[in-house]
Amino acid sequence: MIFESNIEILDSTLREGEQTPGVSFTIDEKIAIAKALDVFGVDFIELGHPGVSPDVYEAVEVLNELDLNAKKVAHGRAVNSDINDAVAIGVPWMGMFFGTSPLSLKHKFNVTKSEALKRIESAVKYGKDKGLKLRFTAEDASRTDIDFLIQVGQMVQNCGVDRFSLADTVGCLTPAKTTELVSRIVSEMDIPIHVHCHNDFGMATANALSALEAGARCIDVAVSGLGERCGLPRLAEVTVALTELYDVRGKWNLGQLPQLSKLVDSASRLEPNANQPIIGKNAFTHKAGLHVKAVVKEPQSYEAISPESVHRKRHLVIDKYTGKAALKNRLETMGMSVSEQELDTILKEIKYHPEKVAWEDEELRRII
Ligand code: HCA
Ligand code: CU
Repeated sequence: MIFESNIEILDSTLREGEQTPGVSFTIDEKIAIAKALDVFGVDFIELGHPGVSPDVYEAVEVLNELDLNAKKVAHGRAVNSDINDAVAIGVPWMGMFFGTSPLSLKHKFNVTKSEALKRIESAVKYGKDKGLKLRFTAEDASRTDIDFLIQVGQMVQNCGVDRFSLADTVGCLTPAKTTELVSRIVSEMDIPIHVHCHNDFGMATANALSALEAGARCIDVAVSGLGERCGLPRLAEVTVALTELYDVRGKWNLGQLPQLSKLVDSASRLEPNANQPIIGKNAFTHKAGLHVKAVVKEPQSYEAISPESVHRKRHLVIDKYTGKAALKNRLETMGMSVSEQELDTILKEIKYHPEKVAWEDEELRRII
């Protein structure tokens, strides 16, 4: 489990995240999100694809003026107009993409492989001539013939591209397939490799971490996993997993995660998932009697990490699953002490009310 010490995170909340159905951020929301991402400590921030609409263009202009530590990236196609936008705005980096799979070549571009190579070559040369730092993404890389993918990668590398990114555009990789693909590409190329995973099978986070294990330098994420369809790996899961499970320490302000996700959830106007890892409402909530009893004694019994490490609090739910120890603990925190017999009676009452899923202190006082 060896990572390069210089692994990087690219946040795409403002670009791919705004491609989430139902989402359109205001420029002010984007400014607040970009600043918060910078405080958190991501390495790259994708500001948006200026060619999408006048407001995205303006947002990229405004965001590009912010004083951030993160590298700023404009997104765009391998066409001169998109490259000109990035240059006109003055964004230092451009993330340029072109679909390389047979499906993309045939249905998106109607070109042969050699025509595709020529198009890509002329676009990346144009971008480099204009002084851009370039990350070239092979869109749908995971469904691209490996020899052609290597040919594309080596060609863009020879043209001076700074980073080569593999997009698992429809999320069809598995961790093992990611390892195989990334190891091969890393061994065939010299420039750092990026990986952009999608969550269509719920494996985006696992695949992205496998990519890093296999030698990728950078992975793409979004706050709350926003993105087309089922989205990208979640920033919180990826960075906390890297910290806790892979021992990559001190790179990120993990305590900012609840605030950052609240900011993005309110701007996206989407309902947050209660069972989302790290930042979901239930992530540090315990319910069954046996669990609560153990957690009260030793939180690690049912917690992989402490809630405090990510500025969260532990919650213990009282409902029909509650046991004696959990109820006793709750009553004690309310400053009440009752006899064993009273405890039994109260518990019985609680268990006769399956419709009540979270007893509040006041309600407990009333039955007592
Ligand atoms: C897109 C597709 C993309 C591109 C990734 C990238 C993908 O929305 O344009 O350019 O890095 O998943 O392939 O997000
Ligand atoms: Cu994508």
